[in-house]
Amino acid sequence: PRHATALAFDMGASSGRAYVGELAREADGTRRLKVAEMHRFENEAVRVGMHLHWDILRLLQEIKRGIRKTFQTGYAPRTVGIDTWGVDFGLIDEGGELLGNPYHYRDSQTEGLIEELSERFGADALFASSGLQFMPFNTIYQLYAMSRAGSAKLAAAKTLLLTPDLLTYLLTGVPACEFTMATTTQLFDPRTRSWNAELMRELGIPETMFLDPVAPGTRIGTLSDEVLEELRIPPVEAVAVGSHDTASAIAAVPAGDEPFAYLVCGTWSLLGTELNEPVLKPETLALSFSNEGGVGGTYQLLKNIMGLWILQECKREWDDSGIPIGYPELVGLAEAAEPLRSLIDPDDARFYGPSDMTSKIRAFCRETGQPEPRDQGEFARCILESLALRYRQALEQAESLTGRTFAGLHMVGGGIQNKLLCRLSAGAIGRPVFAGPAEASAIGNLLLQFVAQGEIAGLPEARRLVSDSFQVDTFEPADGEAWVAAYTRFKALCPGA
Ligand code: LFR
Repeated sequence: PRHATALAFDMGASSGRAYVGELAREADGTRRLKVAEMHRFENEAVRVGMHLHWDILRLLQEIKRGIRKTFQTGYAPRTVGIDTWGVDFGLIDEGGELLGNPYHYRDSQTEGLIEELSERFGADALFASSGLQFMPFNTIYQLYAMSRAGSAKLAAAKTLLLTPDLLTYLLTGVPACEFTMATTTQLFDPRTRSWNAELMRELGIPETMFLDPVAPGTRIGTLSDEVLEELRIPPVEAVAVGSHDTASAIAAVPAGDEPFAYLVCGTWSLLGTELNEPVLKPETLALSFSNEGGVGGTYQLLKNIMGLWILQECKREWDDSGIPIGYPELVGLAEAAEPLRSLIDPDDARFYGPSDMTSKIRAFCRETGQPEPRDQGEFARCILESLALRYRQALEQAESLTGRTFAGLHMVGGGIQNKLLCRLSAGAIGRPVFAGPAEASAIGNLLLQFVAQGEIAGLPEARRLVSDSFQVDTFEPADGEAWVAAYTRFKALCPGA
């Protein structure tokens, strides 16, 4: 029998992956989703002068390579979907061409702009107009930085395309704007479910650049003739999935009907819960939670936590300085290191930018009267335990904002391959952790393509399919007293918002 087949590109800040997915019916009648990795490639920030950029054409090239490999392997996907990190964008000129290289969200052009705009518009009002946690990388600050600097690119721009929409455009020639990505800009008003044109005018951001968002699961168009010819493949249709990787990952959380808490674990850690409406009260802002659009008409109340970025940067430092180390080895050393020796606030602003991560951690410990980590194992242990305690804090805050109580925490995303992190998280939150699947973003991406193909009706059915198809590991909490004591120490170091 022919299986419904789709191809997902999941682009993270450090790597991109292509997964083919097939919907197959087993002998017992159950439908299962089978996924296979087709291609994997690195993604890196490129510094040019003062600015940090994405190498967008390289990403396009790798996507084409992934499509070609998939067909060469014998699969014939009917659709392709792309999800990426949030907020970043490319600008398209009158002639339909891309204007320069998109900025990387860690570029420093937005420094100080959170404070400036909060003062100008009032933090609560600004927050209520988008529901988003003020993060320095939000599209609004990037565009305001460009407008203030008199950017020639901005002046020449006709259309703004967020990264997944941009990549889809480069493959199809069809410009579009997908809803979940639109909600990461801080320029989309969830109260009216439309762009905030007034705010754009105030900031010198041309409102005409923005297209009306389409819902996840919308078919955008067939890959262009040039692309089909270059790759020597039959027509394939591009679908706008839950194009924000976080939205895709949450769509693939194998939860049932009860309210649940999730943690999407990658470069960032996103901890939250799914709702039907945004929570726009000042308490949400005070606790630094966001309301981001999700698939299937949901709103996601979640907090951005600095995440494994801190460990990735330490590893990069060690790799560059001639003491390279792999993750399994690093986690092994952390496992053997003394528990709860020193703790950091992972969301201290100093940890946001690249480079010098180990000195920044040492400085934090010194300033807070704690012993400094001395070796790779101690650094890794300190980072992982601090993240786990931050998860507890965020979980409790999500409960206080919603009045819900959560029996456990669903962890998905590449970070769960780090079993020590799952175990420490269960300990720190004092509740079980349900870990899996690790490829949640790619799976969620595939699920929305199957919605577009008419194979899946909606989110509940999609999640049932994930439960039936992928393994979930349970981690039970342990060492309760030690964690309670550590949490008291942690709260004294970490203000909470
Ligand atoms: C995770 C993520 C987060 C977003 C951050 C920057 O990959 O998409 O949701 O806040 O990257 O875009």
